[in-house]
Amino acid sequence: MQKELLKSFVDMDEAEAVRIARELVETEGGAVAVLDTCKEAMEEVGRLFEAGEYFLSELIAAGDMFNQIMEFTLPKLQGGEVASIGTMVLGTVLGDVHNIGKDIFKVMAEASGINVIDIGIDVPHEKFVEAIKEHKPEIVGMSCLITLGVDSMKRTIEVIEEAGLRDDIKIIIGGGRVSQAVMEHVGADAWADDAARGVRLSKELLG
Ligand code: B12
Repeated sequence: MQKELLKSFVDMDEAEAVRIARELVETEGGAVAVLDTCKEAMEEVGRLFEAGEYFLSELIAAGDMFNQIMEFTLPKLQGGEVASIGTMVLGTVLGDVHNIGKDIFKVMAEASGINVIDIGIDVPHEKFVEAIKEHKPEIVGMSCLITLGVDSMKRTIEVIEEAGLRDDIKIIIGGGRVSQAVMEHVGADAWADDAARGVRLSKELLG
């Protein structure tokens, strides 16, 4: 079923992709399988876009399709009441409007007991600072999918430092544009390009 989902997603057959995802999500481990398959499909759509075979309209359609599938898939990952192990302020950095990976990471982090304050996409540096002052998180999470976002992360961390808040928090960066080198360049404490690793590292940062 995952192969069919992958194919219909990449072929932009929305009705079929949503139908298969609805069926798959009801099976054992189905929610994770749906999200993994859709992520793989997104990578292929991105590759086709880069190769000039797909255009912005396909990127938009793929984003809409994934958001639609997430609506009935993410609730399956939400566990019952879990004891809170800490607070995280999470946002996609200034200049970047990609929300999907952030939203998946958020639900998985919440399921593991992290109280996530989601401050949205295309988040101005100062909004991170305000949220840190207001919610006093132990961790700040930044999502970044475009190259331009790397400078945004660096600047956001500088602004957090200038506000005298850097020593109080740990910072984890995530999304398609992050790596060990990017982490060192922007001055973050951890990085993850998949949500499960991100949750594991966040828990480590919480001690
Ligand atoms: C869908 C999509 C869009 C949609 C987004 C819809 C939406 N609502 O989010 C739209 C159409 C808006 C879009 C726009 C653009 N896009 Co776009 N887009 C994509 C695409 C195909 C999929 C992204 C996605 O959702 N992936 C699926 C999720 C699940 O994966 P993920 O984000 O990596 O998240 C996982 C992990 O990284 C992690 N994670 C994510 N965030 C965080 C945060 C933390 C703290 C942690 C710990 C973990 C974590 O957990 C997630 C689950 O495992 C990618 C291709 C790709 N390979 O990524 C291109 C891509 C990101 N886009 C790209 C580009 C160029 C653009 C545009 C500039 C196009 C244009 N000409 O206008 C604009 C930029 C708009 C902007 N200012 O942000 C490029 C970026 C290249 C680059 N190096 O900069 C890519 C890579 C495509 C490509 N190969 O060229 N895009």
